[in-house]
Amino acid sequence: MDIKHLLAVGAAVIGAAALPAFAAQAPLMGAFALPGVTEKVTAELVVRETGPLTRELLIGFTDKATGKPITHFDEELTQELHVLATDSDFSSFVHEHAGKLGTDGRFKVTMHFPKPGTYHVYADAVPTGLGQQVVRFEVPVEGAASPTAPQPPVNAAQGSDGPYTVKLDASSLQAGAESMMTLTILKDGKPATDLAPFLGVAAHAVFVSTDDLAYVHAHAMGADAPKGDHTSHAAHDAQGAALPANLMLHATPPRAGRYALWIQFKGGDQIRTVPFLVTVAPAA
Ligand SMILES: [Cu+2]
Repeated sequence: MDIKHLLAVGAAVIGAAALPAFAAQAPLMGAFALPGVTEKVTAELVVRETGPLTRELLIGFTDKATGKPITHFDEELTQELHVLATDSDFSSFVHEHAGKLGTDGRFKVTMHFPKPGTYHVYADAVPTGLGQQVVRFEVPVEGAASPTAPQPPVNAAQGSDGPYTVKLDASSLQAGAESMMTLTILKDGKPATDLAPFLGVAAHAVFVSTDDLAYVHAHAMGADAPKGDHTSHAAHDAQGAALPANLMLHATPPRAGRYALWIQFKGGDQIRTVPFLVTVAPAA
């Protein structure tokens, strides 16, 4: 960390002390959260309360090898920084994006949390030249409980959001191996015909281990697409063309055990999120 950066952090802390109405907490240090990948960055997060259950997060990454702030990021799924959060019983799921890195070297993202709690917040980015890195922060969020607070996910073969139902077959998930899940998206009981790309792909799957909070982000493609299309399918999912309702998704869960899983897709003009609880079998 260079002196300028230290001074900036110091000034932020002093400023916060002088202005309690806009109190910013001391920076939170993240924990690396991508099993099987070399930890090449550290990251810190400053939380600012901007409304009831709404927080502005400032996230900065530092290159572990050089100690310098990271200023260049590759776009992954159309974004430089994906921020995903769930609370301690995995009942909530929030997925936001930060836009471009700010001139202060930090990403700024506004999160609305559905209920009070301690959130596991994952910052998922690809610093240029370093590959995907994911850092987890523990962020306490205080506020009034909402009467419609979401419930923890249950172990079921299907779940729904509004008129959409997702049928999931996760039975072949296996620790440490690329495994395939299949899913079918129904609308009012029939295969959906109004699915559109969300961040460049047909569906996103985010897994969080309920044991050790390991994180996996995978995405789906049409079940009839050849596997070789997997890396370049964003270009094929042209706006306007309806996506197939039968999807398959490859993921490599790091360990056996239970994972909360959220499937996100765009149906009509709305982002839909369907939670699951899945069990990953031990390596064969
Ligand atoms: Cu994202």
